[in-house]
Amino acid sequence: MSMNDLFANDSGLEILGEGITLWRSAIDVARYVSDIEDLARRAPFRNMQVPRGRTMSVAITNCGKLGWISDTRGYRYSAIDPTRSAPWPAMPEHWLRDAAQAAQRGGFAGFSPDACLVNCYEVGARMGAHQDRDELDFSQPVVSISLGLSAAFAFHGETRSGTRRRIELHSGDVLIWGGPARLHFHSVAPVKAGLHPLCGARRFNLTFRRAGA
Ligand code: MD6
Ligand code: FE
Repeated sequence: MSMNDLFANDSGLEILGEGITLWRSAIDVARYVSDIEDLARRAPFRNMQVPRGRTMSVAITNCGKLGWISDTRGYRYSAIDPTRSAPWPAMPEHWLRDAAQAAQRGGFAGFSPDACLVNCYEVGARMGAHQDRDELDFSQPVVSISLGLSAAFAFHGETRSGTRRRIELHSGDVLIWGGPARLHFHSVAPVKAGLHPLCGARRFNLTFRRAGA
């Protein structure tokens, strides 16, 4: 399927590929932005090191029982925030509800995330091609919410160097990603300059996962 073939069904969902569903303008952006500001006061965004020693251009924090972390030892989930030596803040109840509802609409009933990774992109920040594979159960989807500045997200498919299919993600969009696409490579191009009324010169991305058992 080419990107021109994506279609919208009567419920407003766009099926982008097997296991990948896009739900445009699905959430209350202002409420999420205020929750992210609260979260960042408690567990601040930080630029983590990757195993090869470089520092990520994207700043991250987490909420929920488990949080995704990276350092020179590798990538993993941890119940403890290493910079605060304390558990991650709880996931807001409405985040959980929205993520479960989105997953259901994308064909994944019963999704109960125990981790929410929150990415903060300043202008120019990017995310190289990667797979999300630090979770235990790949039958569970990832639900992704975008806020603030738009970004060019790309699907690469089964290999890092696969043909890229780009999709512009805008504030309020929800992407549900699982099934045969669960381990597909994907990336985010450098965020372009701009000003969003609620987020300023930033993009936030939330990814809800079932990381543990
Ligand atoms: C981002 N998102 O949009 C990064 N991963 O900032 C991801 O890496 C991602 O959006 C898995 C599923 C959906 C995603
Ligand atoms: Fe990812």
